[in-house]
Amino acid sequence: MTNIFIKSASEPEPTNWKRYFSFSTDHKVIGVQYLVTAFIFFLFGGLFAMIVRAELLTPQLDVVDRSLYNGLFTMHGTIMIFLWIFPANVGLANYLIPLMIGAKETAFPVLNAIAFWLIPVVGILLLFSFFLPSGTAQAGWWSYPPVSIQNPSGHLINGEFLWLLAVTISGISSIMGGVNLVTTIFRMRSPGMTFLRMPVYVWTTFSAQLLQLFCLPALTGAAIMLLFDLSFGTDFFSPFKQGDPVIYQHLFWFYSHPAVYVMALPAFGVFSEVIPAFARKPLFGYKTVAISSLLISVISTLVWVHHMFASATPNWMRILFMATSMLVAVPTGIKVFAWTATIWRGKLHFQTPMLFALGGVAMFLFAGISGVMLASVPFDIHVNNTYFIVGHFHYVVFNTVTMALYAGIYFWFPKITGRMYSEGWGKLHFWLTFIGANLNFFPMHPLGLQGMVRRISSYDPQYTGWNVVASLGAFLLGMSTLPFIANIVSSWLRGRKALNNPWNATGLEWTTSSPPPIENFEEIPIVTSEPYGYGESHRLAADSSSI
Ligand code: HEM
Ligand SMILES: [Cu+2]
Repeated sequence: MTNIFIKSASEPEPTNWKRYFSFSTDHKVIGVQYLVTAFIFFLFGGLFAMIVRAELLTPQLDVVDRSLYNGLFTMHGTIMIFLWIFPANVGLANYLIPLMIGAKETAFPVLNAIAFWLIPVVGILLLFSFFLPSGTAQAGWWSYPPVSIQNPSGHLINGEFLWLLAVTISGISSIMGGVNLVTTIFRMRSPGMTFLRMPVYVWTTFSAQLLQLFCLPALTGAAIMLLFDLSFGTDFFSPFKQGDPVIYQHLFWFYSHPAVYVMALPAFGVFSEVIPAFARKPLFGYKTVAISSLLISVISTLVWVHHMFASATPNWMRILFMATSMLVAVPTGIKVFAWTATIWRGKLHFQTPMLFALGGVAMFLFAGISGVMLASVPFDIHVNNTYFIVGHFHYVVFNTVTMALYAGIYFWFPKITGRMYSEGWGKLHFWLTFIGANLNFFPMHPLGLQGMVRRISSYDPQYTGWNVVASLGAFLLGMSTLPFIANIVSSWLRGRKALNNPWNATGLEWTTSSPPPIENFEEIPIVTSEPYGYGESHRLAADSSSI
């Protein structure tokens, strides 16, 4: 294996906390930097959601004014996607991928570090826009023209300008991160680690990052063009001149539908690692589950027009995209089936990571069913722009992906920090999150079916009941982060020392110390079998001396 590993002599020791504030090229440090930064932005995104839900507690407008309300839900959606889920997923992948494939580092450590340091820049640009005279962007996270290219304040530097700049920089960062992760998985696997021996988490990260490389340039390009329309007098998307706003919708969704899988695939990866470990059984149908990750990626590039069924889309196109959209249910269904079959007759252990994984899978099933409903053109047109949509996608982005991130953080916490978290606090966190999430997001479905449209700050009093339930659920969800933060901080500082492999899990990351040394392994492992050998006698890896 070629050794393209760079390590500067001044790199601080693995126990020194100061390295988390430095321009480190160690993938483990970068992984933690991403995770912590993303979590801080998650708190901002959550705070904005709390204000939105406080406004929606009563039918009248009473907490914020309408423009601020628009700004808050725009910032909430943007921050949650570009600054929480994306960077948290990339952070976990950064930490884990080299360990899982038996590598010392990622392929391009410096590129990796630059990609990370662009994230705080994106966050500062977005949050700074609250202080502009024009206020923040208010055109929603998808920023459709013509709304997004109006500039009522007349200032060159306005909220929408900063939003577009931030999305462009986030795109550049994600493309850099994608190049690094895809190359690492292609080029840096240890001897014996063939594609069909890679853990499913590696497969899902690979599939998700391929999507970033293939589709993200469409959004980044569209954001730059929109910036020119807004600020420099071009006319790509303006319906008032020669431009075509529907082209923007195509470019946006060509990326932003696959983006859903960039967020969800790593969650499927986490479920596939956690469930076998706590059911003490090999993952059912490993190869099919692994390869269906790639299938999901391929199909998800062919479905974007389902977001445009109501955008004067011709009928033949609607029918075509309805069919492709329903097709995604096949590879995702395979995965849900495999997790269920893995649990079947397993020796289940309900520690915190398993609770989050099982809760996440159950709620993903719900999201999948409402998703197939939405793929059907007549149904989608009926609920277009209502709270049903908001309910559906929060079951994906919160109840599935955020739950999976929590599962992953608890599962690998002992490896990352060398300490155990507190199980009692973890379980409390799970139950508050699970109950809060369902109270918060379930009512959005009946509300949408009854006709409550989204992105409104005041509503008809007939919708009050379910909105009160949703808002109380949201406040519970907000509170649920407190035991998490308390647990993570106190366990990191003072938790019980963790063994190398506290869960008796398979996987190369568990064969090295907790936390791993600077170059991950004392000796590069040689892989001799498929992953998930729970209950089987052969070993995953041998060291070179025993071959
Ligand atoms: C902390 C719990 C959360 C609560 C209480 C919450 C609540 C809400 C509410 C009330 C809206 C406004 C809906 C509308 O008026 O159309 C919204 C929109 C949105 N949320 Fe969340 N949400 C939460 C977590 C998340 C997460 C984790 C994501 C991850 C991606 C997310 C992504 C979005 C997006 C993309 C929008 C659409 C924004 C727009 O209309 O432009 N939310 N959320
Ligand atoms: Cu979609």
